[in-house]
Amino acid sequence: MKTYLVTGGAGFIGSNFVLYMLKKYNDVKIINLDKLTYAGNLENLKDVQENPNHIFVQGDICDKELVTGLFEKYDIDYVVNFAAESHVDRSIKEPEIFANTNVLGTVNLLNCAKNAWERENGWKEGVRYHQVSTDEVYGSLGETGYFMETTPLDPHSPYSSSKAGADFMVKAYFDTYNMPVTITRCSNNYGPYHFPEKLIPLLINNCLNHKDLPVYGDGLNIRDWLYVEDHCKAIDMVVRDGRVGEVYNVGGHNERTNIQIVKTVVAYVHDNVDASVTEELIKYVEDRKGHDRRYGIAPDKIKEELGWYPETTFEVGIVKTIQWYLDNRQWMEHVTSGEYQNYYDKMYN
Ligand code: NAD
Ligand code: TDX
Repeated sequence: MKTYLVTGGAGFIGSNFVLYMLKKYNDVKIINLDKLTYAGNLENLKDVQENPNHIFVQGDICDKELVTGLFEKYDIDYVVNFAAESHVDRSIKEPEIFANTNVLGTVNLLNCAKNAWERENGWKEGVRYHQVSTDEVYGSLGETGYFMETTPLDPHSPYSSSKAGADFMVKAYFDTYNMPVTITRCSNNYGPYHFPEKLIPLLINNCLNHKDLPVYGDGLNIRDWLYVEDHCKAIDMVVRDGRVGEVYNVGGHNERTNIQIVKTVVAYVHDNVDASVTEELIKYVEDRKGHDRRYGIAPDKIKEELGWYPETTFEVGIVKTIQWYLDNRQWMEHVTSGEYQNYYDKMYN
């Protein structure tokens, strides 16, 4: 039995990871620590509510006493840190909370893990701290080339800068204390349970509600899209078999301009759900400040070392995703009530 401390496991990728792991393995126990901010939702975890191998703890990764207590109570083998403030637009408005959770929270987790795992002449057998990072730490690409693990970090937004800060702290714990750590840097995820402030679920939600589809700037910024389950598979592989101290980029060679994404979603909803949804809903709005132009990942290292590859093409993944939102309209209604709706109205109306 391996025990994981998964943080942020009620958010988009974290909840997909918890569901993926508990479906795949019978000998895995997950302690799921999540603060339940606006982005965390226990509804995402309803399928594992009764599973004795899933223990949910509401709390903050910055809370030293709480995290220390978890290490004392459970014999934790792996930490997988998903917990973060994750939305670039919010980071432009409120950078402080990004520094607190993303940088200081990571340091607290590293420190508590170090206190629990360090031995007189090394480290407890088989332990690992894994940091879930992002390709945004590399900055922005021109028309050609890809982010490699060796690409120098050049983050621009408060969000990506806070994630880069966290990555440097993880690296420091390896370089200084020889702590067994790994980092994955992933491109844009999409799939079930994605909070509808992010582009793809926002488009689906707005199409279904006949609302404008806001496109920042000229709509030609490029993102490299990865189906969330492929990301979960990569993290599982890296935590178990990745080389200690290493970074692995995770991406699917699925680059699309934002306007291509918008048109794909509109066309699917038009053809399959509601013929009155058309490209007339598209509304070009003011560009994001410091908007990175292009992200693109070369996942050669994780392919060669661990045999990972993305199983879901964008064409298949986007249909699965839209269909999931159609089948789970209640989930969308729940998460778009309250605080998020006020935030959205303030941004666009
Ligand atoms: P999300 O915003 O959907 O979920 C974040 C979760 O963390 C929420 O459940 C929230 O309640 C929790 N959380 C926030 N602050 C916390 C705190 N102080 N203590 C405990 N829990 C806290 O984010 P996501 O999209 O699932 O991203 C997960 C991780 O993956 C993040 O670290 C993000 O930087 C990284 N990442 C995301 C993407 C993407 O496309 N979504 C791509 C690459 C990397
Ligand atoms: O309404 C919108 N209109 C629009 O044109 C929104 C919300 C976004 N956009 C653009 C901005 C980006 O170019 O779409 C692209 C994708 O935007 P987001 O969904 O906000 O994602 P991004 O900023 O690329 O960051 C995401 O991927 C990397 C995640 O939110 C990060 O947590 C992750 O690290």
